[in-house]
Amino acid sequence: PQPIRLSDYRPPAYLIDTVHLTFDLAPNTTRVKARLTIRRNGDHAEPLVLNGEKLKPISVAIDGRELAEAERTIDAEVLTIPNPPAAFELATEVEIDPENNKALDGLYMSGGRFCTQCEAEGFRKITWFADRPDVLARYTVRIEAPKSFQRLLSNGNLMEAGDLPGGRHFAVWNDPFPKPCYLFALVAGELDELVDSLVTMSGRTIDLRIYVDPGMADRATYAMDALKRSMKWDEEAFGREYDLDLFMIVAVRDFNFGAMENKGLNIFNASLLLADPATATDLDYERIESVVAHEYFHNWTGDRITCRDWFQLCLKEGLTVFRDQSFSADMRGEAVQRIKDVKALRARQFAEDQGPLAHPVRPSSYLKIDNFYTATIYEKGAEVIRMLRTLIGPELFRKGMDLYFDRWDGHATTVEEFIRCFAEVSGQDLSDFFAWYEQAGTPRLDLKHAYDAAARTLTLELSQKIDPTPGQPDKRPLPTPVRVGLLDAEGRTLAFQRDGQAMDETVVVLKDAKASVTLTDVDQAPVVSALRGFSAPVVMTTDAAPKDRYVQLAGDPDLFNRWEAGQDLARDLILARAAGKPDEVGEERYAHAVQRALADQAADPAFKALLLALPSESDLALARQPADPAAIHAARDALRQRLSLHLDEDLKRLHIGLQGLGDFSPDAASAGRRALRNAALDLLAANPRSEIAELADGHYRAALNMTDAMGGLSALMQIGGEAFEAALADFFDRWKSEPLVIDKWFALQARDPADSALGRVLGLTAHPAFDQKNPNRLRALVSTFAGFNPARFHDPSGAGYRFLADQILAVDGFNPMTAARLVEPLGGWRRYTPELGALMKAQLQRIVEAPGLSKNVYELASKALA
Ligand code: HT7
Ligand code: ZN
Repeated sequence: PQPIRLSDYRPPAYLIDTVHLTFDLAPNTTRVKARLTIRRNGDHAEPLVLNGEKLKPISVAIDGRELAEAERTIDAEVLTIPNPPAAFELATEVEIDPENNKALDGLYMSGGRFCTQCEAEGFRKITWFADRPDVLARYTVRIEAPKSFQRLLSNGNLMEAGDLPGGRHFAVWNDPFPKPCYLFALVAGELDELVDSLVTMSGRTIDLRIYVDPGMADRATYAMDALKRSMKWDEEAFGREYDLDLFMIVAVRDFNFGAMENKGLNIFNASLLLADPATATDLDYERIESVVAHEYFHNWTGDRITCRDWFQLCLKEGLTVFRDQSFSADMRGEAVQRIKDVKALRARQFAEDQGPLAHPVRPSSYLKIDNFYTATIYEKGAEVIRMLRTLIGPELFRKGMDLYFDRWDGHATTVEEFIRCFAEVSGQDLSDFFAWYEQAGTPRLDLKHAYDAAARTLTLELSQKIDPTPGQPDKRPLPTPVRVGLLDAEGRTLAFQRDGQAMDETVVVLKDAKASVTLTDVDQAPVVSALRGFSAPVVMTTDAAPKDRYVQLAGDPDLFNRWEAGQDLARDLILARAAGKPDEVGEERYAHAVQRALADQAADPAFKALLLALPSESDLALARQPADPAAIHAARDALRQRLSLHLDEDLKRLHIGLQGLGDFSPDAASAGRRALRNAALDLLAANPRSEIAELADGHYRAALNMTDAMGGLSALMQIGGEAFEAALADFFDRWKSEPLVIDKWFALQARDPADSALGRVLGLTAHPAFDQKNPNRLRALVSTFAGFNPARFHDPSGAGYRFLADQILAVDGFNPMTAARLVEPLGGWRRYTPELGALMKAQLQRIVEAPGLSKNVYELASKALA
C-alpha cells in the first residue's frame, strides 16, 4: 500500500458549504440521503472525487437531475464526477448495514442503539463526502426511525421533532457552526437522561444532558459535575465560553477509543462516564473527570479550530491533553497530577519513542491515520506545549492562545500557524523549537556539576543526544528547558545568583548539543535539583551521588523531584540485583528513607502512595537493555519484600489508621487516603503470611466501595491460594450483570504475576463472559496481559506472544482499528534478550504474512519488523 505524505497536501478541489442529511434508520438497511451544496475551489477542471466505502449506491443527482452511469464512476473507495458545474447541489442516496458493522467506525449498533464514530475517516462509511478535515460545512440532519428508538440525537440545536405514520417519529437538528465531517454524530435508541444546566460567563444558560443505559442516570452525576467544572475552568483559565445552547454526552458500550468530541454531542465509552462508589474505583473517577474535561475542551481546540490535515493531529490532541492535564492539576493537586502524567508518559510514550514505531509529534507519512492516535501525538504533544509555556512564560503563553483563538476561529489550520502565534506575541524566534514536532526520539540529557568553594560558584555542564529513529538517522539538538534549584545538605533551598540576579530557581535552556552555566554566590556545595517538575520529556542522567538523592527524597521542595529521587534510588537497586550484584546495604538504606518519608505528617497521602510504589517492570526494562523480564521481576519483588519487612509496623498502622469512616466521597483528598491504605496493603502482601492473607481477605470483604474491593482482591491475588480463588468467584457472582465491573475482573486476572497466569488467561478467552467484539472486554484481558504482566507475557516458551498474535489476527477480521492497537507490545522485540526477541519477531512475521491482513495491522507490524 502507498503511504499518504504531508508533502503531498493540496487544498480541496471543491468546497462544501451546507449538508442536509436524512437518515431512515433500520438495523440492516439504513437509507442515507445527502444534499450537498458544492462549489469549485479555484480555477481548475479537476473532477469531483468524494470518498465512500461500504455504501450501496441508490442514486446520484446534480441540481435535481439523476446522473447516468456514464456521468459518474463508483468504486470501492470513491465516487467520481468528471465535469461538475462550478457551483451545484449534489443529491445522493445510499444504503448501509449498521448492524453488521463490527469495526465500530461509521454508523454502527451498540446495545441495540445506533451510534456513530467518524474520526478519523468514518464518515465515508455513511455517505459520499470529502472526508478530510479541511472541508467545513453547516449541517442539518433529519432522523427518522421507529419509536422504539426513543431518542433521536445529532449535533447542534433541535429544530423540530414529531410523529410519523406507522409508529415512527423524526427529529431535525441544525448545527450553525461549520465543521469537518469527522465531528458529525448521530445516536438513536432508548436512553435515560440526566439533565442539568450552567450559566456561562456572559450569562447564557446552557442545557446539559447526559444519556445513558436505562436505569443508569444516577451513575452520570459525577460526569455531570466534572462537565460543569470543566466549563467554568475553560472560562477562567482560557477565557473560552461554550457556544451552543445545548451540550449532550452519550455513553455507549462498544467503542474503539475513550471518547469523541463531536460538536455538541460527545460520545463516550461507558467506562469513562459511568461511576458510583460500588462499581467504580477512584482511578475511574479520576479518568472520568479528565476525559470529560478533555472532550469538552476540544470544543475550542479541535471543533471551533480544527486541523487542516491529519498530520496536524497533535494541534488538537496535544494541546487538548495539555489543557486537561492543567485542569486535573487544578482539581487534584499539581505535584501528584504531574507525577501521574509523567509515569504515564514514560510507560507509553518513552517505550514508543525508543522502538521501531517511533514517530515525530507531527508525522510526515502514514498508511492508516487510525494508527496515529498514539502516546507520542497525545502525551508528547502535550509536553511540547508545556515546554513552550515554560520557555515564553505563562502570561505570553496565554496571550499566544488568545491570538490563536482569535485568528483561527472557524478554520482548519496547522502546527506552524499555532507556533507563529507564540512567536508573534513573544517576539521570539521559535523556529528551532519546531524541531520538537518534527524529530522523533527521546533526548538523552546529561548533567554534570562542579562546585568551586573558593569562588562560591557552581558550574553546570549540560549535554544532549538523540539516538537515531526509523527514517531519521541524524538529529538536531532541541531547545530544552531545564528547571534547576539547589539544596543544602539538609534539603533546604539554597539561594544563588544568575547573571547578577538573586534567585531560588532558574530555567536553563539547553539550545545546542552542549551548554555550560555558572551560578554564583552559592554558599556551600549544593545538591542539584534538576529538571524540576519534569520540565522536558527527556531521559536525564546526572553525576549526583546516592547521598544527594537521599537528601532530595527527604525534602526536595519540588515534590516531583522528591518522588523522582526515590524512583532513581529504587531503579538502581533493582537493576543491580537483576544483574546479580545486589546491594543489600543500599536496599536497607532505601527502606529506611522511605520509612522516614512516610512518617512526614505534612505530606499528602496521595503523594505518599506514589512514593511507596516501585518503578514498574516496563520502566525498568527500558532502563537496562537487553532486558530480561524474569530477572527484573524477581529483583523488583525482592526489593518489595525488603520494604515490606522493614515497614511492616508502619504499613499495618497506616492500614488501620486510614480506614474510611463515613460516606464515600470521590474528592482527591479522600481518594488519596484510600490510595495510601491500599498501597500499604499491597506492600504488606509482598511478604505473604497467613495474617496478611486474613488482613487482605477482611479488607476485600469489608469493602464499601470498588477501590477497596479491588485493593483487597489484588492483595489476595499476590498471596494466591484458596482465599484468592474464593474471593474471585465471589466477585464474579456479585457483579456478573455489570459489564464494566466484569471488565475489572478480567483485567485483574490478566495482571496476575503467578506462574499459572498465562494458563488462566488462555482459559479466560473461553469464558462465556469473554467477548472479542467488545473492545473494553478485549482490552481488559488481552492488552492488560501483554502490557502490564511482563513476567508472564515474556514467558520463555513464547506462548504469551503467540496468544497475542492469535488475538490480533482474529480481531483483525472484523475490527482492524482495535486489532492494530494490540500490536505495540510486540514492537519492542529488539530491547529484549536475543532468545525472547527472536520469539517476538517470529510472531510479528506470522502476522505480516497472514492472508487478508488489514492495512492497519500491516502498517504497525511491518514497521515493527523493519
Ligand atoms: N478525538 C478522539 C479520537 C477518537 C478516535 C480516533 C480513531 C478511532 C476512533 C476514535 N474515537 C475517538 C478522541 C479524543 O482524543 O478526544
Ligand atoms: Zn482528544
